[in-house]
Amino acid sequence: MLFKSPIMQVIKCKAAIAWEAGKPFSVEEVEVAPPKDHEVRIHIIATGVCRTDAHAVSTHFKEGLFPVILGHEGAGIVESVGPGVTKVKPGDRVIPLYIPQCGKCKFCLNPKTNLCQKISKIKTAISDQDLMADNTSRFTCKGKQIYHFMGTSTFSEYTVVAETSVAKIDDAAPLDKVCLIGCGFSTGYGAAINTAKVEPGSTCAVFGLGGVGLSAVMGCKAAGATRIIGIDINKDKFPKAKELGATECINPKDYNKPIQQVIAELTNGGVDFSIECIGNIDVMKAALECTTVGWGTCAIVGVALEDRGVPVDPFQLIMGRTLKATFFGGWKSVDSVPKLVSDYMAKKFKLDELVTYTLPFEKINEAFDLMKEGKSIRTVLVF
Ligand code: PAD
Ligand code: ZN
Ligand code: ZN
Repeated sequence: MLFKSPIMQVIKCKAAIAWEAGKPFSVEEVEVAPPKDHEVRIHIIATGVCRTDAHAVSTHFKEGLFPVILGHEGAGIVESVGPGVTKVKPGDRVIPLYIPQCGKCKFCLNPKTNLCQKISKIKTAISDQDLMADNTSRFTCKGKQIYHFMGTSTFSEYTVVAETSVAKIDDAAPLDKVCLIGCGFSTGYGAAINTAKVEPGSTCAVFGLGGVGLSAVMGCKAAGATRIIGIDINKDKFPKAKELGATECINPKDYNKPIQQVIAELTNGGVDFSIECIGNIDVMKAALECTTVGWGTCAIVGVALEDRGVPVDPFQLIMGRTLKATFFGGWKSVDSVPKLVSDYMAKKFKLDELVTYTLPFEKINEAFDLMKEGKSIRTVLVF
């Protein structure tokens, strides 16, 4: 029998376009081209708003390309697939992945890393994957080509991603919650478990209690830490941090000495593990210095926009401390995201508590305002 493959159409839908740095998003009608070879077109149902999206449109971020459709914390349903796609089919529920997993490159074959050769041209954590593999975009608006972002572009009702950048998840998963597994949750939780490798009975310090930091708190707790100190300059973040596992919370503004000194005094010389979830170079230095001599480990998660590096005194390292950093919490994306979704469904960790607002997609600028004003943990936008 002869099958005629369906002619795939351009889809017109709404998307939030960042036309230039430092300006609000503009919700517009865009055209989304059909997926090409080994590409997947996804109907995005829900997308979280992460601080990294705000960084990408900041006037301080030098690598930004415009106009662009941001968004990297989404979940949706496969609408159509391009030739050669075998891993997903229309109707599958999926999470787009900003770290691909091709399964074949030297990084994918090595259990020591979750990076993949497909993003090896990476310059900063957020400046890559702005076009598809054939160096063209699937998005246009008002006759102009629009850049992709992190290979995901979830601030569009329909998006196109590479087959290596998508994970099929449980059909029953609530997409307006598990979208957080696409970034914030997995990054913080994995930073504690995979990167810092927090140990049972240990003392931890988590700097920054946003969506990523609270997930790091949950990761420390899951790893068996007995003391988890949450640090934030916004005390409104403390009740939720305590609900999710922080045993105490401190505000650097309440002290007139460096926070690393305060923590060292509270912990008989320093914590076993610290995790920086802010993106502030000076806090990264403090996070390293608040760990104990001998074996303290500091894991950096935050993405810093400043041009300077972390001013590390080598003596801090000579004294037995380790400084590490993580991209997407160290998870190999295609393998791990479906498992994390199943773990959420099995109630092994909490996600709903991280969603402080659920808003219609059109209110995207409000979602960014809530984040910048420190009023939200995560806002999930729904189409
Ligand atoms: P967020 O803005 O929701 O949370 C940051 C928190 O830090 C807020 O609660 C602030 O009040 C607090 N804060 C700010 N400055 C200070 C300070 N000086 N001392 C103490 N607390 C402070 O951000 P988020 O949770 O979405 O993201 C956190 C960072 O992680 C951010 O830099 C983001 O770009 C980065 C990130 N990295 C990855 C990765 O793979 N490495 C993934 C996702 C996010
Ligand atoms: Zn993110
Ligand atoms: Zn690979």
